[in-house]
Amino acid sequence: MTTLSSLTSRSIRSASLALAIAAPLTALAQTAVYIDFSAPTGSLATTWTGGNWNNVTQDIGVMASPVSLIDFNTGLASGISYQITRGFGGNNGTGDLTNPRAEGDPFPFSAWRDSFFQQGVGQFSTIVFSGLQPGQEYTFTFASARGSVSDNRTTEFLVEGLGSGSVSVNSSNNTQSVSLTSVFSDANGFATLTVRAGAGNDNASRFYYINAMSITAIPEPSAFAALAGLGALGVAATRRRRRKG
Ligand SMILES: [Ca+2]
Repeated sequence: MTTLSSLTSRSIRSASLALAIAAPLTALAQTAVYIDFSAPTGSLATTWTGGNWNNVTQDIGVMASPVSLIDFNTGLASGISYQITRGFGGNNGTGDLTNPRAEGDPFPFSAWRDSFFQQGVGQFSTIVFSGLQPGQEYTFTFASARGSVSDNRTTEFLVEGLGSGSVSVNSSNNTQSVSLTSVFSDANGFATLTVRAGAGNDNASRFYYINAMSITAIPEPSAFAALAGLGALGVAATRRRRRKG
């Protein structure tokens, strides 16, 4: 027979369990920033990406100070900032103009269609990201495309934080973004992105492009373990109640 006191204690147990599960779920809403490189003025300024995207409004040159980025999930300050410390050469509105994007690609057409570019043998551009969490694993994903060309315009994205890693893609008519996984900032929360012509780029001017990018924090394995543990607890509690009933 169900008594008032058993109902109350069961309700409290359920509420406690719900709260315990809700806390790690909130923690799993990981930081993510998305950036569309286009142009702050002119026709390309009409191709900015809506939602919680960061549209680069500082243009291609060296920036005097960092600019903060909003979080893709919340629209609030992400704590991450970017600063171009070695500039690009111009804006290009003829990224790959094919639509729709490659299946499953995380970036929309508005982000893909325009880019920052640079040219010149030995050239490179750098963007410093700050405010990253030391010890937090991130994935950096890049869109790089130039439509209506047939030569090899491979662009390399090198990220230097705690360690370093790079990923390359031939930007000519490219429709698929590329990712660099297991990225960690240095001890002070900094990671430097270098963009440059990559191996195989046979264009005489060594053009390279960055159309869009994202930085997403990867949930720690411990968060998943905590969730799995709580799930098991919930199942056990349900079984106990069934046996009692
Ligand atoms: Ca873009």
